[in-house]
Amino acid sequence: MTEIPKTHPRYESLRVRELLVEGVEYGITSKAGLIAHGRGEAFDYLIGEKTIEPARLAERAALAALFSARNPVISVNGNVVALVPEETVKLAERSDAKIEVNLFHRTEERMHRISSRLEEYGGENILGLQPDAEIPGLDHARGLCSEEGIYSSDVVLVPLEDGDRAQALSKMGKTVVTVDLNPLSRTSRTADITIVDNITRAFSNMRELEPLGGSFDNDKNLSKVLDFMSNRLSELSEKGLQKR
Ligand code: PTJ
Repeated sequence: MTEIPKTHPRYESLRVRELLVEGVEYGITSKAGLIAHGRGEAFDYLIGEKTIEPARLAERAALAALFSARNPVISVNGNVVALVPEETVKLAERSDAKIEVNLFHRTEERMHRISSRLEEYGGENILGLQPDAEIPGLDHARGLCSEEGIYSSDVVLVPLEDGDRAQALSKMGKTVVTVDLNPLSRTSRTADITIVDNITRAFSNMRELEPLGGSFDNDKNLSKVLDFMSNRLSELSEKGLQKR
């Protein structure tokens, strides 16, 4: 891993990039995952690279949904496991959820590497390696899943997900929770609870935050995110951008 000096003004962002580059080198993250991350980074700029109030609210609503589920499942891909392997395992422990590897660019080698990485952090009984069910409406490899995990789940947390799969899971009647920095993505608009936050902050917050039950209006919460972004841009534009 390239040594990033802690004094660098963009230290955190560069550190996270290095985790993904390392993920590609270890065969965990797909090359497309680097592009997906770049898109996320752009939206992170718009919220000031911090957890904003609507995100905190969604994180608490997500915890409540996971805690009250009959069969909660956290679905992970190559980006999630490169960025937050330990937090994923801790969140699964805290919410008594199963972890399932479910890849967009599925190869058996990546499935094994991702699963092993989670085991290094204490993950147990990682599902997905031996799929025995299919998500209806998706082409073969992308739809593969496990019967005891995603297929029979009632609440599924699918961070950094592709819109197609989120829609297919929603059509199956599941409560879909996502983490996606892009509030305009199809996944964000399809999910029942969308956390517009960097997964590095979201999963770490969810180790500590208290759940908040009751009704959650995802459309309204996404509107608050868009308002936050547009107000922030207006303020910056009025103040004038300071030269670095
Ligand atoms: O490992 P695989 O094969 O399953 O592939 C995973 C990727 C992420 C490549 C695949 O699911 C994909 O192409 O996803 P998309 O359609 O690019 O969507 C990913 C979404 O996650 C985008 O809307 C990004 O803005 C968002 N995103 C990227 N990085 C982060 C993020 N959201 C939160 N935190 C991030 N660090």
